[in-house]
Amino acid sequence: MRIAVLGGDGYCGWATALYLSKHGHDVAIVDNYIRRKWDIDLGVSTLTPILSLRNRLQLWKDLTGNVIEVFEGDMRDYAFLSAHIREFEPDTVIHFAEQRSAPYSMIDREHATFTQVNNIVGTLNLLFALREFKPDCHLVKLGTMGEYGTPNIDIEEGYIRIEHNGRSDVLPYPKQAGSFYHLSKVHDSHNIMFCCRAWGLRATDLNQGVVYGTTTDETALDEGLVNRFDYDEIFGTALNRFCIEAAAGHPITVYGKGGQTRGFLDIRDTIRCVEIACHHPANPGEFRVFNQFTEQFSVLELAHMVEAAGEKFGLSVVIDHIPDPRVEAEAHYYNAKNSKLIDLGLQPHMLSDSLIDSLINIALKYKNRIDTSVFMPQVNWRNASNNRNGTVRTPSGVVMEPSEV
Ligand code: NAD
Ligand code: USQ
Repeated sequence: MRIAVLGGDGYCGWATALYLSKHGHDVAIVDNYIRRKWDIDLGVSTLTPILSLRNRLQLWKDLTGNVIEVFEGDMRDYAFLSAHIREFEPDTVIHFAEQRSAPYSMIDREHATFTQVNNIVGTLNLLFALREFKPDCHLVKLGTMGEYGTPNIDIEEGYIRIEHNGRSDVLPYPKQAGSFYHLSKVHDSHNIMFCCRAWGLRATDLNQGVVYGTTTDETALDEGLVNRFDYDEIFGTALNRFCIEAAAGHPITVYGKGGQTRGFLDIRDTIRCVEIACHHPANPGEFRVFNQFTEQFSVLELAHMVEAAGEKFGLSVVIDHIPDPRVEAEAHYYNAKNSKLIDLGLQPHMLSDSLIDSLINIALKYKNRIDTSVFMPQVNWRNASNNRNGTVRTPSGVVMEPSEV
């Protein structure tokens, strides 16, 4: 297949692009490197030193003979994006290219509006470009489990049958997102669903849980292909952060009681789920939703697993319950369905002690790059403006003028 990986310089996109390239697909990466600029703006960095995209791809070509094309540009720039679709003519577009941090979107008004413009306008531009130039292309869109929130009933995969006043219908599952970022994904889902209905586009929304891990078979080929491994309060996610905190001798930062339960998955399953979606496309006019996670854990359960692993390394790991900076339930019912990808052949990598050990090992390897000042959360959901000790600047590349969009 000809597969465009939008956001292919990022954490999930990089691993996916290499995997698909290795498995014989013609892959193109679209990215504007804006994530690298956000890191600089916020004074944070991936633990693992990553090369520029051009250098990474040259190395990939030297090692494997496989060429991955690059299209440098912004999803908000319709002329650029539509030209890419016209020129590359993808059979499948995998869309990772969004601002994906909940804390980033809660910094202040500028970061909230930037996140929603970047994500919603980028996705809308893509929908129009597909409609105009490649209406049979399958859109595989990364959504998030956080679209559903934490309802007191089971979470279905996208849709729920409702009985009301003696009548019944299958309707989109109710959305109760917990940040301006998660809300951007809800708005995306609505726009994509509408375009499938109105224009006959075909799309799969992958409502992904929290991803952990960093190494895949492809990134392990050479140090220069290493993936991102974020640990700061803005872009670091729970388990990855906990492993690096343990390696640094910093208390594990459990927010509040730690009963927050989420769906999680190994990055090796991210790439496999996306591949499965590509190989089993939605039908024309169909808007399909898969819940993309393999196991549920509470944050405190993960912290205890890392604590136990740390002991084996001789690390003295302390679990700290710090006041929850987010507005979220700290203890709640959670039971989300995730059978659709399994039915299509996913064989999950379950979270194992050895995986946690390997993450701690990577953290120890790069220990001299750990900046312990970025562990504690400084973005509080209850504040209208969080200045993170004066480090907050206007988002790079903020575009609010309709002519620029
Ligand atoms: P990331 O920040 O590492 O990568 C995103 C990439 O998209 C970056 O390289 C960035 O430069 C690019 N990008 C962003 N806006 C762009 C724009 N306007 N034009 C061009 N390129 C742009 O993020 P990630 O962790 O790889 O996440 C990828 C996708 O998966 C996101 O949509 C995210 O919401 C979703 N997701 C991630 C996780 C997770 O735990 N990482 C979990 C669930 C869902
Ligand atoms: N948490 C802690 N301590 C920490 C970090 C997080 O207790 O040091 C808690 C948070 O309060 C939250 C849970 O862990 O309850 C998950 O937080 P997270 O930062 O790991 O993940 P989240 O903000 O939800 O976002 C990540 C990705 C996002 C993706 C989402 C999937 O950054 O792109 O959409 O996971 S989901 O959570 O299913 O919505």
